[in-house]
Amino acid sequence: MSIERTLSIVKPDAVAKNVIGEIYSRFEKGGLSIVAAKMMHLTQEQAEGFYAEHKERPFFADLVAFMTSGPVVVQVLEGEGAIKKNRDLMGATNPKEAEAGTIRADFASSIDANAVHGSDSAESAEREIAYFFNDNEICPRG
Ligand code: RTP
Ligand code: MG
Repeated sequence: MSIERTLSIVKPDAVAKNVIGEIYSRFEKGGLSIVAAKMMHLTQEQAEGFYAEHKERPFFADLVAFMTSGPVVVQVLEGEGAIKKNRDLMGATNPKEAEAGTIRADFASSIDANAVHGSDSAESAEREIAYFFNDNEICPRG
């Protein structure tokens, strides 16, 4: 396994529940380092562009409405096998199916309000990181 970067979002439900720190702690205890971070309130256009791969799906409008419903925290996570490691820490998309001890099992309320996003492949990670961050906003660990 090699050192990878992945794009993570703490979604509006988790920001509203005041669990940003607890979620960051899961990343750090799981062996991932936060190498870039920003809080922002996504516009409709930003959310639609970010989730463009889902634009034909029946849940697209609800997804965009939810992701623009309040502030999010967007971060780049770095570490050994970071893409899969982050997905493992997150748990299944539907919190009812998420394994005990995962972020979604512990903090998500529904399939829409599911606490976190994480890139699902190397290609997605590259696109998603560039969607939110310039190279000079990323501070790799030496
Ligand atoms: P994410 O992209 O947010 O990390 O989540 P994911 O990979 O686990 O799930 P994905 O298939 O990429 O779907 C993106 C988000 O859309 C919502 N969704 N709703 N109602 C539904 O059937 C449904 N399916 C997906 C979820 O909020 C999911 O996180
Ligand atoms: Mg996804």
